[in-house]
Amino acid sequence: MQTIRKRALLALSAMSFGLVTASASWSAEMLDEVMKRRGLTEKDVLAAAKTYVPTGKRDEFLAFSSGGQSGQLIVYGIPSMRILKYVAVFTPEPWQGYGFDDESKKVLAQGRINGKDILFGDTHHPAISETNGEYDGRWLFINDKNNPRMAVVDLHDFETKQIVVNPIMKSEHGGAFVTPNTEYVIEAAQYPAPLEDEYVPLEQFNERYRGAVTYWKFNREAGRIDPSQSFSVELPPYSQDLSDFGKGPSDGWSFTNSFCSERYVGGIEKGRPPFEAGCSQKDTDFLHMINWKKGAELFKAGKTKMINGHPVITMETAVKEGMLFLIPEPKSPHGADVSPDGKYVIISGKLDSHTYVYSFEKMMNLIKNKDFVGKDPYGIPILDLKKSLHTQVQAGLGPLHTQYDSKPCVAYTSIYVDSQVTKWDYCEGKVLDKLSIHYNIGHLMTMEGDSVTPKGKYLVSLNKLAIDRFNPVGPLHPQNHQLIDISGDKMELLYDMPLPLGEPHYAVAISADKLKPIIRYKSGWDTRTDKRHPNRTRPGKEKVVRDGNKVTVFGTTIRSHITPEIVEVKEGDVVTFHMTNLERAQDQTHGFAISGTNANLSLEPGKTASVTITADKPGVYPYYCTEFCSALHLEMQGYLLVQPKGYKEVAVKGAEGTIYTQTDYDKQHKTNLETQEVIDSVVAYIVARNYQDFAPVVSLVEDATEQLGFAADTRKKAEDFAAKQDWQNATLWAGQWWQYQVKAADIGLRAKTYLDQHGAKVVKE
Ligand code: K7E
Ligand code: CUA
Repeated sequence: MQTIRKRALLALSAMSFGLVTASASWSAEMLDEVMKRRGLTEKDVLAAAKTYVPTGKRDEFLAFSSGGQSGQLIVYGIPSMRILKYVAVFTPEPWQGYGFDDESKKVLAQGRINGKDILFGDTHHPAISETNGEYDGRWLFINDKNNPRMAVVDLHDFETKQIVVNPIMKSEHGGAFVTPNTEYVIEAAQYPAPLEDEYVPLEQFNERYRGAVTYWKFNREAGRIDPSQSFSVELPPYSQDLSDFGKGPSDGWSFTNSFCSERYVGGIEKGRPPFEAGCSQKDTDFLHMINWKKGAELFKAGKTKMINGHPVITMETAVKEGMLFLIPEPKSPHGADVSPDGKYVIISGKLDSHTYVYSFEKMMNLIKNKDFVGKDPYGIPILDLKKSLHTQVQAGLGPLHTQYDSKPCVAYTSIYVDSQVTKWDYCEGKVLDKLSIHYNIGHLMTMEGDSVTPKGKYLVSLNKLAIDRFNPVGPLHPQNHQLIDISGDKMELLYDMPLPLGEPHYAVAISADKLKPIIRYKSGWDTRTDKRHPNRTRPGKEKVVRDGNKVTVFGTTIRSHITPEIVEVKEGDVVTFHMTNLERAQDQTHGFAISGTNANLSLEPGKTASVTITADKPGVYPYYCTEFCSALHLEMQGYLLVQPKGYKEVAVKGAEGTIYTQTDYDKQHKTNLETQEVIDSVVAYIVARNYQDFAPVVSLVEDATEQLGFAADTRKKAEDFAAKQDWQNATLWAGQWWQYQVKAADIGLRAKTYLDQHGAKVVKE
């Protein structure tokens, strides 16, 4: 033990005096030798240079990708394509404690359907909150197609804060998309069903089955969707699909595609031709054009019908008030994408080789002049397709989604069947370039590509299948995101990234500098409600409270101990642990897990999280910290002891594992004094520099000062016991004193390194 301490001490002093320097020797192998050895072409090396982010450097953009059936969100950097985080949204995720601590269980419980916990989500379309049509990096919304739900993720801490269940839909697809100032988040239904939650025979499909769009009101101050201020518009039983909000001249309107406007119901087992035959008969489907601002007024005026306790503007009202129109669109369309200037909506039909550019101005003129070609069976006026079009372009087979470039009039459309990206000019209506991608592209994404000011530079192709692209890992393959350089006239393929977490449908990317995530919570924080936790605990105030058979533990974690360390309860007790992480240092997360239970917390600095278990089986249950947080991480442990019913305590004094003498104490005391010299030198180094100009260093210094305070307290205890010649307690407390010193030194060295790397100046000698 002493030798380890000696070595640690040597390491500390070496670091503090700059004796350890990085090896300066660099591989003598030349670039052309590496290229030869690895079989790389010049083009490969160029692509590598365009995507490589050297150690210590960061990415320019952050992408947020849907995690498909995982119900999660994937965050990765561009251009490096390095995965940074999975954000747990609709499904439990153990590492983040999501669905394991009581606080996040409440968030997941908001997403219950018919009282049932839903343990998966089919996420499709993430959307970042906008201010004046620009991504503002504050919030993110994502939908669940299977169980019609919408989630709110706070980009302050990348945690899911809210899930709302759509009150009238049975499935959805056309969300999440936001208005230019994030007043509303849209969610459009997918498969028609009765809006009332009841059985209706399929024979009544035309009369009773319905589609809809829901406008979820987002309250920016609260950071939550406000269901009481949200409303829906009833739509015909055409399977609604993707949506988008207007902007600029088209602000106030939303656009929603549909497929199967034939209203065909299959039934192959009854000898009827299947859905796919009956749903692709007509040459066109319907684009829905909805004046949501008018809808918001009608909602305020109470011109709604309550369905399942939710206000719905009926089709009849919507038609009468002139807020709902249909326009034919190419067969089986998928994306509806409004151009950055808000003048056009681009729509492609999967079963048509053209992309169609609709002119908002032309559509509004038709509406103004009541120039309709007819009405659908529900009385909704239909605009003429040709008269609505600005232009039409032969883009390729199976065009799906469109994203925009920073260059004016330039758009990119994914071509599913041809496995290509088509770059084209939507003002002039001409194709500019085509790039073959590996396989079956679905969505595609440019940087901030659906905002009013797309940033260009890169495009990601979200391919549906990876087939033979990567090392085989069994019949279930990863998905393939391909990074493409769009800065020049010609698109250049740069990189393939396998994504192994469900089928990611859509992704959004934002300039990294727009995100301002926090690095710690205010002390004792409930991260799911964003308030001080009512059951937080301050250092030194840890306690165990019993009320009948309810036992509440108010505990803390800090390097390297959990307080309390021993919790004794009785068989049948219900035990709640409220654990507060007292750390303020960056990335000092502790975990908390109890053997034989689902108790599993992730405690980021400042966070308070809770878990409740029933002590139903007498026994001994070790608990420990699950994050390797410090040199004494393994010692960050404790015991939950469950005494059997009727157990009588026997007063047996246990023997110590090891007996310490004055020699042990003196040795430890000497080590501690030497350690203090090292700490003093680090402190002198820091305070001689303008460390106060560096916020991260200021907080490190605060943290180290706190540890040194603990060190001083324990030093006093050790020396008091030594004065009484109680060498057992004196040695143990001296050991604890050293623990605090090591932690302080560790933090001090982090601060010193930071100052060295950020060019701090000497301010005093
Ligand atoms: Cu897979 Cu947007 Cu749901 Cu297209 S969606 S490809
Ligand atoms: Cu805390 Cu390991």
